[in-house]
Amino acid sequence: MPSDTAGTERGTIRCAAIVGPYQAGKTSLFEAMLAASGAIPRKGTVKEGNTVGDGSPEARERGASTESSIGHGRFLDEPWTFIDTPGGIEFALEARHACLIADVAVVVVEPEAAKAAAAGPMLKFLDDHGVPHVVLINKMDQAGERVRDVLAALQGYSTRPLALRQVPIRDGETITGYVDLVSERAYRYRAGEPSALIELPSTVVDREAEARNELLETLADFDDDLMEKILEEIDPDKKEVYAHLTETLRADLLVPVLLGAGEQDHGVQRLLKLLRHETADHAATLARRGLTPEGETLAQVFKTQHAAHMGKLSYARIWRGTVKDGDVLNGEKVSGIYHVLGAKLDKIGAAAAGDVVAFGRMDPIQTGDVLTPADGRVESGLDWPATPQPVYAMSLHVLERKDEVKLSGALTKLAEEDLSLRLKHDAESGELILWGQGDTHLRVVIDRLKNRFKLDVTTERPAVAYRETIRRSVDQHARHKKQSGGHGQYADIKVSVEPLPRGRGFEFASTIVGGAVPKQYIPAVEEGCRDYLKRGPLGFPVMDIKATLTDGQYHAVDSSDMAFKVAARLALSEALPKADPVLLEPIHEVTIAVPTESTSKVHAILSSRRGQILGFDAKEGWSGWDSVTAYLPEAELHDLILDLRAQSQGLAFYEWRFDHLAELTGRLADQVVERRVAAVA
Ligand SMILES: Nc1nc2c(ncn2[C@@H]2O[C@H](COP(=O)(O)OP(=O)(O)O)[C@@H](O)[C@H]2O)c(=O)[nH]1
Ligand SMILES: [Mg+2]
Repeated sequence: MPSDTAGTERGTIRCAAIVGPYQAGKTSLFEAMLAASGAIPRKGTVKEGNTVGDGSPEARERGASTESSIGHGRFLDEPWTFIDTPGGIEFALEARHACLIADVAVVVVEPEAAKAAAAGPMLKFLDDHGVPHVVLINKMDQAGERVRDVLAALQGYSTRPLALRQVPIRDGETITGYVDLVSERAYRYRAGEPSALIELPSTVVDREAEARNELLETLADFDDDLMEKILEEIDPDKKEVYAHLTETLRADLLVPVLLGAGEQDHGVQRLLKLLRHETADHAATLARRGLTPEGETLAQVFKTQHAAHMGKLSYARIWRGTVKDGDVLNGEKVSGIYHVLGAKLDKIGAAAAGDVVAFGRMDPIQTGDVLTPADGRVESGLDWPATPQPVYAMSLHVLERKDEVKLSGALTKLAEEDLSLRLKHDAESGELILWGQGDTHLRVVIDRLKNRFKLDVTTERPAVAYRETIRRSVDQHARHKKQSGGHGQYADIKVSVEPLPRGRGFEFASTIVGGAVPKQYIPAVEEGCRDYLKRGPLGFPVMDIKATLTDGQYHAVDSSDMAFKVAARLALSEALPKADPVLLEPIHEVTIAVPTESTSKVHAILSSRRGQILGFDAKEGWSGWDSVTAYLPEAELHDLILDLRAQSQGLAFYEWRFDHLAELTGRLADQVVERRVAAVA
């Protein structure tokens, strides 16, 4: 281990992503960090709606981030890029992308043990991907609980040890400052100013010594020399401790925990100093991710935006080399390179490794793409998070037909910006269906359609793809005969219909011998059957049925393909209502991940939704989580995610896939048919 705090080369641009649960204070902290690093002259507040982050109307209106925001600053003459990310679980992909291009993540959490679980998914993501991260226990200006309790609760969600770096100084109920456990210096918070050095208050001496020991012991687990010193009760040198802290953070072995209140600027300088001294640079980050810092120019796109008047912007971290305006990457010309501050773009001519910039008008480039000067795409080896499967859908409708093309174009752009959205044209219902991660997620898209594309849409619950079949065999005679002067129409057939097992679809056979129905008309009979089966007696496509043409008659002049087709339709339309028709509903297999304390609620939700539980177990690789597998009818799946989140502090999630069709009878079936009759009437 090096004996000094190996700082990074001056001028290298490092990047920190600000992540953590919804409402923990990330956007406010981002604002404070931008102010402290000279990016903005004065801070705005979330309440007043004038922060750099949350610049979009959708975020402002909600007082919560709906996309990430980027800002550049300099702290003690070192350049930084900060990325504020949305905390809402439905926007998690955006935050994950930022984490994977950052050198460090700052996980902002609430000072409440009961809310620790909300930080769990992000802590797990960072652990799984080996992203060095710092925890900031925020809102200390209003903290009522003991820091050690909050820390203990958070530790349950982290595989890396959390190491408290500060203890609070209290004056009655309020926290007025902190003691740094390495320097053993005490500071008093001052609003809007760096904290003031004060004498170590006698009230915290014991607590400080205890917490410092814990910190050293945690560190010693990674270093034998330090362990020996501690066992021999030799107080290690401050420099040495900082070096160990730097090493363990960069290697993502340990998670330092700081205290603060971003909105009040409390702890912001301390956080920035920690980042300055202990964060690796892009070269080390690249090496951590398995690529050498040497080699041809390499950049990775982590965000895509279709900006008004600007066209498409591809936000990228430059991992290697330099990119100049006009360079060709992946066969596309870079038309404009920009630094961004929230919504403000600043054109720059070139950008070097470490920087985070927006490239203009690289239309075919998508989020996640790795860019190089080579013509084709590269196999980069840079891992990228999987796009979560969408779990919530709405069908979208515009009032005027002429807006349909515009809607589909706008949604295509929005889906490029957010890969966790999916657009589907349902051929059967003719609906345009938008799939996403939850109700808020889709509402934000609808707001964007209005704010950015001037499109008003209405939403509906998407149609369930019901089917129907029969349960009884029926023999049917049908004759189509018309005499309307000149040529008449004549076809006479006998058809028997019978049910088939699930999954067989439609089968057709003919047992005609001796030309009762001439061969050339038989395909028309099959065609007439298929035509009828598009909508059966209950109003839905008919499946798993066999029709056999057994007999018939024809007329030498008046018979035709058309006449036999009409006769076949007639035969089936008379046969099927007598064949005991029954609805079939799609059943999906869902696999739900849920924190163990909410598992019983998930069971209750599933049974109230006609679910059939197939099994449950501890979730592999997720301590404190269960995995529940069940069959669930599609009709019950629609808003399942809303119910699951409401019963699990917003944490449960699931994957699903179509499994089979099952008969639906009784009152529910009657209601489906009634609604169908009303809809097609
Ligand atoms: N008491 C206190 N409130 C804060 C602090 N930082 C943010 N808040 C409040 O917490 C709410 C959420 O803040 P915001 O920055 O939007 O959180 P985000 O969702 O994590 O981005 C807002 O009402 C802020 O005023 C803080 O340091 N102390
Ligand atoms: Mg925010």
